[in-house]
Amino acid sequence: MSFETISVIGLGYIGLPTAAMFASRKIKVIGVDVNPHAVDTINKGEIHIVEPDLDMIVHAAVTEGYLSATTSPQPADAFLIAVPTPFLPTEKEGDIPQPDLKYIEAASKAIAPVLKKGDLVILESTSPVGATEQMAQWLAEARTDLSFPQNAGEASDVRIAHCPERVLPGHVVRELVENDRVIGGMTALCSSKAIELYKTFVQGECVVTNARTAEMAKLTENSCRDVQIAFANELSIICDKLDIDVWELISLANRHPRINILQPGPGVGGHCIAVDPWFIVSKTPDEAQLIHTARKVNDAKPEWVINKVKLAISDFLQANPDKTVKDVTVACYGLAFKANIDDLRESPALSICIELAKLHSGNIIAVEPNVEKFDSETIRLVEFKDALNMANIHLILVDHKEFQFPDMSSVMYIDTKGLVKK
Ligand code: SAJ
Repeated sequence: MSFETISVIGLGYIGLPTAAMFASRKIKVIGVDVNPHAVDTINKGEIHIVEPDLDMIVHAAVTEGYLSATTSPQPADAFLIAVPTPFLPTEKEGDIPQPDLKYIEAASKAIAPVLKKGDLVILESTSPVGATEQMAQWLAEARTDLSFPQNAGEASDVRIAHCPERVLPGHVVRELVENDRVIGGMTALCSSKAIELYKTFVQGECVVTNARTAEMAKLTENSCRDVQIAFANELSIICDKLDIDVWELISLANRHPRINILQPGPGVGGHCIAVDPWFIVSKTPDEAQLIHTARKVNDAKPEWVINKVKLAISDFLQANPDKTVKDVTVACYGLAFKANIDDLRESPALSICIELAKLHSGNIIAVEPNVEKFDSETIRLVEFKDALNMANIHLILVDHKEFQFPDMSSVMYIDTKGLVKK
């Protein structure tokens, strides 16, 4: 095997598990991150993120000496870049968000000084089409003494590929090993080197294409899911108007052998599905009509939920004329961006809860079994059973496994996840 040392740049939800996987195969791995807290935590054999089973793997890898972390890049035979690719803030509402490649640029410039002939550089971050070529350009500009595939083709000193990660948060350890991998080398040799690297732990098939198609494949997967969730979210709004139970409707429709509708919710969160479609829309705004509309449908869902709560509050006050709005307690069940994880970033549930706390002068309480501490002056974290007793209006936002609702027929509730049995 031609890789004695592997370096992973960016030790977040993808980079750290990937680094740990290589290290678990007894390869020396140097993890690099700009966050000194993450680096210190990993070097103690601990983890700074929540992902099932990852703690054990990292602990073993660090203790056995195969994984170490640092803030400055060191020489290695292969570099995997797994940094965030957010989008730039938009100037006004309705603007199409543009991708922000600053972390890829910074990572490229950071590894450039330690690159040597024969190295492999893989971009794993989900990226707009053309980002791998851009990364190759940044590397070439920083290292005029080395040749790169865009100029030297198969004879290049440094090999470059895009191999997008496709793992599902909460199942990362299993999916890293089992999922098929798209390998988009800038040349055929780049691809075969990348396959050799991933085959150290990937049991799924490594399927070869070019870098641009690999970039688009990842964006396509997440855009496809976004469009399908938008369909479910639109159905939920239609059904609400027509007084039809959308959960029953979907389960009936899904009995058709060729129909598989996804589940509605309070909106689409996370760092991928709500972001990646914009990478297609920003590149091809005139062509990406459906993908753009799906984004708008999903982004509008939290506001629809908030309006449902406002209506419920006024219904409650009408039914209880002795009460004022300050007497109304609203319980939000779930703050994470999806079920059974602790990740609150880009969470529609959290943004709904925060917005309600701004709008509502009564109490807002929240239940989030995956989070121990939550700093907010206006939202109080409480236990599930206490929320059931305390609240006048129950807003179900996430389908965490802990949320087993009793008979709710005599209370006011808004169920965005279909958890309440009728
Ligand atoms: N959601 C729904 N209804 C559904 C499914 C999901 O409302 O039926 C919501 C979730 O609650 C969440 C959001 O969509 O807010 C995204 O959740 P998710 O489970 O669909 O996806 P992520 O963001 O956790 O991970 C996705 C995965 N992509 C696909 O399934 C196509 C994962 O495989 C990718 O690796 C990941 O994005 C990524 O990093 O790009």
